[in-house]
Amino acid sequence: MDAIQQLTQYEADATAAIEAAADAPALEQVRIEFLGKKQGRLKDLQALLGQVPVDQKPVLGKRFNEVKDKVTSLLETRKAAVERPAAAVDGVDVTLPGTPFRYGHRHPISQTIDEFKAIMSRLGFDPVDGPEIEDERHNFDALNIPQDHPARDPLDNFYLSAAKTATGSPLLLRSQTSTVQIRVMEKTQPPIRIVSLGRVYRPDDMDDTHSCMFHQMEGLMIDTNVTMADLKTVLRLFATAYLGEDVVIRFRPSFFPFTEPSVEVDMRWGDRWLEIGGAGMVDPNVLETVGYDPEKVSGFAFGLGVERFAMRRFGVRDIRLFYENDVRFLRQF
Ligand code: FA5
Repeated sequence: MDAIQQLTQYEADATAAIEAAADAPALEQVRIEFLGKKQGRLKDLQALLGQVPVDQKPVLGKRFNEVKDKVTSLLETRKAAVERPAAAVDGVDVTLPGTPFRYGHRHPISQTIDEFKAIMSRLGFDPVDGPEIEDERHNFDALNIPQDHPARDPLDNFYLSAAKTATGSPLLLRSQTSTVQIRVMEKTQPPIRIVSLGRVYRPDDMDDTHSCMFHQMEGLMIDTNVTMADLKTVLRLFATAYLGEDVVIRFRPSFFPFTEPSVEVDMRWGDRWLEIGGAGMVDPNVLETVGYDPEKVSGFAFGLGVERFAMRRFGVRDIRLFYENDVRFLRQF
C-alpha cells in the first residue's frame, strides 16, 4: 500500500470506529487510537510522510491534513451526539421545547396587607393578630355597644349555631377588627401603638363596593395627650404613603359607640367619594372597661377597608373581582 492508500484506509477505519462508538468512553478510546499525539495511527502516518520523496510531499501533506481535519470533526460531532440525551424516550421527543412554567404569586389583597403593615411599621405601629371567631364581649360589650343596638342584630351578623363559649354565650364571626383593640388593651398597658389586619364578615348585600367577607386594618394608639390631630395626621400620612401625594381624603362627623368624637373617612376617586373607614378618639367608657384611667390616658382608633384602598390603587371598579379566583384577573398583579 502506498502512502495515499494508507491515508484512505485510515480515513475509512476511523469513520467506521467513530460511528460504532456508542458512548463517551468508547469514543475516547477511538480518539486515542486514531488521533493520539504520543502514539496511534495518525502518528505512524506522519512518520511515513517523512520518508516519501520530496516531490510527493505537497500532495501527500495536503491529503494528510484533509484526513486529519475530517476525522477530528467527525469525532466532535459524534461526541456531541453521545452526550445529548436520546431524542426519543418512550416515544416522546425530549428535545422539543417544553411548555413554559407559570409561577404563582401572592393574592393582590395579601400584597396590599403586607404593604399596609410595612407603612404602618414605619409610623411606629406594630402588627398584632386576633381571632376571627369572637365572643360578644370583644365584638360588642367592651366596645360600648349596648344590648339593644342594631349592630348586634342576628340578621346583620354571622352567629355560629354549633359553637358557644365555655360559659354558653354565643360566638360569631367578627364583624369588625375593633375586637383586637379590646384584646390588646386587656393585656397591655399604655403606651400602645398597634395595627391589626384581617378578615371580617357581614351578611351585607354584595355590590361593587361590598362583600360579605372583606378585610380591615384596625389602628390603635393610646398614650398621654393623644389628640384628634394625631389621628388625622396618621391617616393622611398612611393614605399618601400608599396612594401617592395627590390623594384627597376628607373627614365627616359620624358616630361609633366606641369612639367620641367619631368620623367617617372618605377618599376621592374620579368624580365620587369612596368611604374608606371609620375612626375617632377612644371612648372613655371603653378605656374604663379595660381598666385604664381616662383622666390619664387618651387615644385614637381607626378601622379602614383594605379592599377599598386596593381598588383605588389597582383601578379595580368591582370588589367582587378579588374573590372570584379568575386567574386572568389575578395574573395582572
Ligand atoms: C367599622 O367597622 C368600625 N369598626 C371602624 C372604626 C374602628 C371606627 C375604630 C372607629 C374606631 P364601618 O362599618 O364603617 O366601621 O367599616 C369600616 C370600613 O370597612 C368602611 O368604611 C369600608 O371601607 C369597609 N367596609 C364596610 N363594609 C364593607 C363591605 N361589606 N365590603 C367591603 N368593605 C366594607
